[in-house]
Formats: sequence, structure tokens, C-alpha cells
Amino acid sequence: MTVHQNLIAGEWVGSDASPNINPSDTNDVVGHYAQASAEDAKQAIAAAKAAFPAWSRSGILERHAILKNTSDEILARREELGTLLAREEGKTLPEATGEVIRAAQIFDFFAGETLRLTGEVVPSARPNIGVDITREPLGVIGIITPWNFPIAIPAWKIAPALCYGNTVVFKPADLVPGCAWAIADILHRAGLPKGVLNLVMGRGSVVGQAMLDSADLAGITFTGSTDTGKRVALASIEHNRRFQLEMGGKNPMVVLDDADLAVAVEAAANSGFFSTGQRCTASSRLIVTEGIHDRFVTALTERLKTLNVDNALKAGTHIGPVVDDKQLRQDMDYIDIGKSEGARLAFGGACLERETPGFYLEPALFTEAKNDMRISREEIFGPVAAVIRVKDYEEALAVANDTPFGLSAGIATTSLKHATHFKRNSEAGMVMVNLPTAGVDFHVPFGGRKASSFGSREQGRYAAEFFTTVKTAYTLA
Ligand code: UN1
Repeated sequence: MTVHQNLIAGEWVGSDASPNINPSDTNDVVGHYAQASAEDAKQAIAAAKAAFPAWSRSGILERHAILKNTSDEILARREELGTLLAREEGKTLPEATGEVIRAAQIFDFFAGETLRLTGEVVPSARPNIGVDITREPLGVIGIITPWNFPIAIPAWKIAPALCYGNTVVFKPADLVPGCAWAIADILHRAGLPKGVLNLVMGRGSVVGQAMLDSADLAGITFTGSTDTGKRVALASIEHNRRFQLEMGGKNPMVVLDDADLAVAVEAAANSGFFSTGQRCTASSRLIVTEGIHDRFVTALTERLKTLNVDNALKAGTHIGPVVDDKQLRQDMDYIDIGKSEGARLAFGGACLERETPGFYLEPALFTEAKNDMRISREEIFGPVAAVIRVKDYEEALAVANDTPFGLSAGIATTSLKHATHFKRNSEAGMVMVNLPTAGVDFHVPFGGRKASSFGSREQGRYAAEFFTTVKTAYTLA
């Protein structure tokens, strides 16, 4: 049995392994991956700390070459890595391959950024003094990533961390070690010096906790649940450490009477159900005005009937399985909650059997939902969406903003006036007009407001805000 090991101080280590199970076929073991201990995590942090002085002063051409070679290898292996991703996470092969390409684009973007690092030179308020403002790397960064984007989210945290001269301790979600291991292997072979990137696979309660408890992490960037995010925040304040949190969403998609029905239905089907609804940018609240409500529900239901739920690797599958039995139970519980709250299950919601044993769930669409129901307030993280009927645009906007979250928001309309007003007044970090609320670009800021996010934005040039610290230096001429 081959064990994919942890990477600590440039060495592959660890033998205590656990199997990585395919949610489309629970008889399929994707591979065996080492489980790090708290002691391993401490050693990884020490290795990253030791590697920091040299890496923080490394030449930009060295960093550029490593990030560029990583991008090139990921892109060249997109079919193979896409298959690995689909096998371990359960999104469809086209979705998975698209995510792999996105990861390659992110490494390419930050390879380019290494060559564009700049500062400012400004005159002092006092005569004969010069002031220069530069960005320096933060130090050792802890990276904790979720299972739903096993390669893109690690890429959008690791690439900027390394680009700006930080060293890294990377803890991927326990369910998806495969893509994480592949990224670490590629970066290691691309020539990253020992200890600059350390991979510690394993449980949050063990490895994640050891990271939270360390005084040697200068920053933690985290994507995952709201509850864990709070723990990251509290522990980080304790250690006077910078933190960046990307957590849940309960994203609204407003559909107005004047919408192009086909555009609205496609945006809602994609936002609510693609990637099995397992995206923090998914839209689970479809807020629809009276005049189009019945036509929209009929057309969306017809669209959902055309979606094949099946093995992620099978050609023609539109929706893969739910990631594991725990998530499936959570989704089913919320479907029961929706019914008991008085929403009408207009379509789907049944567990399905397929050729291979997996966690298959029919997309579920509720109608007659109210915005104060639990299914409208709590993140379900599955293929479950609810239609909320409203009178007009004003009520739609008020309902859209009436949520503890604020990650993304969408509107389907042909009115420039309403689209413009919604862009300006939506209390979300990302707003989409006539587009799904999920599926973002790789080179522009990503993040939200309220309970969805904390700290500066991820991705694009805005990533520098988290991964660097500003220095202002004064010199007497
Ligand atoms: C996307 O919608 O393209 O965990 C990305 C998530 C987000 C990423 C969404 N951080 O679902």
C-alpha cells in the first residue's frame, strides 16, 4: 500500500494513514494519506519558521520560476488532476477539470505578480527627508482549506503566500487530501526550498488545533464553517496574529418580472444546484416577484428534471453526489425542516440509488418559503433551494439583504435601473447581474460582508493586503 505522506522540512514523512473514499462509489479508495499528529504540526511550523529568513529575501526570478512551473504542470495534468478531484470530492469531471484549470491560472497570475512587486517613494512632510513605503512578507502563514474546492482554494491561498515571500503550513480538509498532496508534490519538485511549504494532512481537532495554538504563525487564512472561523478568530486574537476568514453564505438570487426567463432559470439552476450546491457562493434563496413567479417555478422545475444526478466520473452527469454521509444527513434534515416549517417541496429531495454506491441526492426545490424560515436563514450546503415570493423590487431587495450573511448576491432583470440600484444597495461582497451567484474569476477580489467573511479580500492584487505587512521608512537626505 502506497501512503501519500506529509511534507515537513522538505521530507516526506508519516505512516499513520487513512483511506480517501470516493463519494460516487464508496467501494473506491482514492488512496491512502498520512494523518499528521499535533507534534507533526509543531515540526512543520518550526520548519516554516526556519525557512522564512532566506525565502523572504529570495529573488523574484526564483519565486517566479517556481510558481510558473507549478502552473504549467497543473495545466498539463488537468485531465488526471480533474479525475482525482472528481473522485475525492464528487463534483462532475467537467466541473473538476475547470477547477484544476482555475488553480493553474491562479499560480500563473501570482507568478506574474512576483515581477510586479512595487512600493512608493513620497516626500516627507519635513524638508530633506525621503519616505519609502514597501510591503514585506508577514512570516509563517497557516492555511486551512475546506473540502468543496480541493485545488482552487489551496491555490488561491498558497500562491500569494509564496509570491510575497511567506512560508506556509498547509492543512487541507480531511476529506480531500489528494489534490492537496498533488499541489505540495508539484511545488516541491518545482524547486521550493526545504520548509517553505509544509503539508500536514489530518483532523482539524488535532492538526488545526495545533496551528491555532502556535505562537509562531504570523497569520492564518481560513475558508470553512462559521463555527470554526470563530475559533480561528478567538485563537488568533490571543496570539496577536492576523487572520482572514471566508465562511458561510445564504446568497440571494432576485428574479424580477422583467427578467429574461431563460437567463433567470439558468442562473438559478447553476447557482442553486451545480457542484451539488456545495459552494459558499451558491444561491439557496430565490426571491421572485409576483408577475413572473409561477412561470419561473414551472421553468426551473422543468430544468431540474433534465439534470442527471450520478457518478461524478460518468459522461452526462450534471450533478455529482453529496460529499459524505454526514453532509447528506444534514441536507435531508433541512429538507424535513423546510417541510415542517410549511414550505412546499415542489421538486426532488429524494435519496437516489445509482449503479455505484454513493451519496446521491435529487436536487430539492421549495416554494412558498418565507425569509424567516430556517431553510432561508441557515446555510445548508447542499442541492436545496427555496423560492420566496415577493411583491416588487423594493421588497426583493429588502429580503435579499435580510440575512446574517453577505457573500454574493444575484439579480435577473432587463432593467438597467434595477440592476444598477441592486449593485449599489446589495449588502454582499460580490454582486452578479444576470449571472449565477457562484463561479468567480481568479484575478479579482473575492470575499463578503457580515457573517460571511472577516479581514481583507482574497485573490487578485487585493491578496497583498493579507499576505504582506507595510513598512514606512524615513531617510535623512
Ligand atoms: C466560486 O463560486 O467560484 O468555498 C468559488 C466556497 C468559496 C469559493 C467559491 N470560497 O465555496
